[in-house]
Amino acid sequence: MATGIVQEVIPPVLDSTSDQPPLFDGTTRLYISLICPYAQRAWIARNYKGLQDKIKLVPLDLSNRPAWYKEKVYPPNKVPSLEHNGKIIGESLDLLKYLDSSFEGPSLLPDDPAKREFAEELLLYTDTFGRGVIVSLKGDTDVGAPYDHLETALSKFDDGPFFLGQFSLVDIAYAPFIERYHPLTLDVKKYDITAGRPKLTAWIEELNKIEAYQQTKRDLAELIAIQKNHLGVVTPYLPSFH
Ligand SMILES: N[C@@H](CCC(=O)N[C@@H](CS)C(=O)NCC(=O)O)C(=O)O
Repeated sequence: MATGIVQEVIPPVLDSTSDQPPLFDGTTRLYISLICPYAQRAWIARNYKGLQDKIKLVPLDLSNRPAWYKEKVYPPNKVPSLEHNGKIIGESLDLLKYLDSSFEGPSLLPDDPAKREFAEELLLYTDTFGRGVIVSLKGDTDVGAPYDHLETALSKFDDGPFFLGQFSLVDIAYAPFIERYHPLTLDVKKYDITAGRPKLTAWIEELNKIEAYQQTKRDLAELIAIQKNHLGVVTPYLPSFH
């Protein structure tokens, strides 16, 4: 029996020389960069909901961006953005909710109001978390503190290994960042974020079993090189935390 994962064939990456795909022709398009963690959030959600045939990926080369993207598609000129029903929607966390409520497929949020409230809290924390990690990597603040926060959060519900027990959009919001920060922190600070954090260790293990996420993982060495390169500066691939 075949058990291997069939990798989706990713369409060619579009750059400044590429023609613009027809806008608002009824096709739903997710504009991404293959190495952007924010875009990866929307990409995982699209996969998890089984929307591969309904939502077409449009990967862009951010370092040689097509002018039409800013001019005609999405003036903020960032990825991800989604072309759907005659409009363009951006901001990865908003997109997670939009994808969940506007399309079929497994729900990305449980019904339990207590879990939904906690989801909002954790989504709000994503920026603080990222800023804490970057500041600690660049300086002398406690490297472990942001991960202690996650370890505590992961202890709140015991009906599964994920933030809300079962897999949800909260896990998707954190996954691309932990994927990068785990090896980066090991490399830069010789600090293993999983040591002494059994919940976070189990979370990473279980996350890595989710095919929708596996499909979006790129070459880790490349991602780490990008991050190390840009640790000191504002970059398209790292949030501009100082
Ligand atoms: N807050 C945005 C951030 C998106 C973002 O910064 N994406 C980066 C790539 S990882 C980007 O498009 N940067 C291009 C630019 O800032 O010009 C979101 O969550 O979607």
